[in-house]
Parts: sequence; C-alpha cells; structure tokens
Amino acid sequence: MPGRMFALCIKRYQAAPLFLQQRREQTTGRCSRPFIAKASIIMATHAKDTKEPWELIYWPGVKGRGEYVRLVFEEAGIPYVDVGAKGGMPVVIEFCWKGGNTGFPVRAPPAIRKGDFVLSNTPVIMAYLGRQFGLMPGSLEDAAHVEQVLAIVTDAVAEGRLAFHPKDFYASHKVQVEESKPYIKQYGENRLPKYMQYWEALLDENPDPQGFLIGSSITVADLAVYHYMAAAEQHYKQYYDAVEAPRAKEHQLRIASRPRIQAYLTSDRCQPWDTDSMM
Ligand SMILES: N[C@@H](CCC(=O)N[C@@H](CS)C(=O)NCC(=O)O)C(=O)O
Repeated sequence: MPGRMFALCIKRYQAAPLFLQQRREQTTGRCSRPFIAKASIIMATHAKDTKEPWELIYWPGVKGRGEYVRLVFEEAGIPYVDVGAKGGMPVVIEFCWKGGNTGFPVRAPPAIRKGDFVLSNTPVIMAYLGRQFGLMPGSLEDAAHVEQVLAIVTDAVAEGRLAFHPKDFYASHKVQVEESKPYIKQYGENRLPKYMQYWEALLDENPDPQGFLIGSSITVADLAVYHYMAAAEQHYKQYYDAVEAPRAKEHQLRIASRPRIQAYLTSDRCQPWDTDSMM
C-alpha cells in the first residue's frame, strides 16, 4: 500500500467509533484497541517481563533439592536471591505454608518466584527455567527426552533417600542408622549402578562424541544428573567408586569444571551437603 493511502487509512481508523473499529476488526482479523490493552496486561504477567529479581525459596544450610535450581541459575549466569540462605528457615516456612506466598500455591520447597509468578516441584522448575535460559533443546522430542531424564533423576533420588529412612521416612536418619544398613547396601549394590549406567548409555548413544546427555549442547538434564552423581559420590561413596561408568564420571567432572559452575562451587553461595541423608 502506498504510504499516503496507508496514512489515510490509519487516520480514518483512529477517527471511527470504537464499536465500528471492533466490528471491522472482527471481519478483517485486525486487533481492536481493547484487545491490544488486554493482551499487554496478559504479557505483563509473564515472569520474564517483570523487573523483579528471580528468587529461590529453599531451606538454608544444605544443598538438597535447592541445588538443582541454583545450578540452573548459575550455569545460565542469571542473578537470583537465595531467600532461605538470606532469611533463614522462618522465611521459607512463612512463604510455603503460612500465607507469605500470594502467587500460585506451593506444596513444598524448592520454589521459585519472579514478581507474581511462583512455581514449585524440582523437575518442573528445571524444565521451565531451562526454556527461559536456553538450557532446553528447541525440538519437542529432544525437550521431552530432557524431561524424561529429569523424571528419572527424581526417581533415583527418591529411592536413594528412602534407603536412609526405612523405619520412618519422615524421621531423621540418625534414629534409624542400624535399620537403614541393609537398604543402603541394597541401593548401593543394585540400584545405584543401574542409574549410573543409564547415564553412561545416554552418553554412549549420543551420535555426537563431544555431546552432552541429549544433543550437542548442555541442558538442564546435564545439571540434574551432575547433582545426582555428586550426591551419590557424597552419600554412597564406596558403591559409587565400585561402579564401572567412566563416561558418566567424566561427565560429572566436565560439568563441575564449566567456568560458571566451577566459580559457583567455590563461592559462598554454595551450600554444604546434608549430613543426614541423600538430598
Ligand atoms: N517432589 C518435590 C519434593 C519436594 C520436597 O520433598 N521438599 C522437601 C525438601 S527437599 C521438603 O521440605 N518437604 C516438606 C514437605 O514435603 O512437607 C520436588 O521435587 O520438589
């Protein structure tokens, strides 16, 4: 359309009463002003569009499941506030269960918040942040495989943790040390090798010899498996050492030596391991 005619159309369009504009837009498919206004309100609620900082809500003083989320922020180079590490346990309790959260309800930490947006459940947070920060593959199928690995890590940790609490899952490991011994042995000898060899198989089957768990670029699956491997090394040391999984162990070192992860691991943002149990 020649420039003069386009300008004339815009002028007539702007001069028309609203209901006429809306009727025209219903037939031409163009957006009405109210619709544009509404759309921008919806856009403004997108977490990435708010100027609020990213926050992690997790227990202070331990890596735990919060570590998966810290690793994503750290690898992506995105600043975040570790609310629990700063404010202590009462802040986490208040947020999760005492009405401090005005966003979407959280069942248990870890959770993330940015403005009004609140999200919990570790693999869900990882997949969401992965998409925000370029740590998820573009293809639907590869992204589904990343989510598959996140779910397997969740299973692996749940089982590994259960072995430390066979009598009472909710009580400290310290009150069930004797009872846990056969279960820790069973997990260490039978289950841990299965999970570690599964990571090994993923690396072996990647057609890119320099690749990561899925494809040629790092994803949140690599960060989750890294944390699982580090936790296994910490809590199941003798069994971890006995497993023949050279590529999985090499992958763990490769992730730990990525510049941002390495800087994080030696920073004061990095929390100590739980002394009670796995995660
Ligand atoms: N499936 C959840 C589990 C969350 C969870 O068990 N969080 C622990 C800390 S790691 C907790 O504080 N649980 C308290 C509760 O379940 O009430 C996730 O992956 O985020």
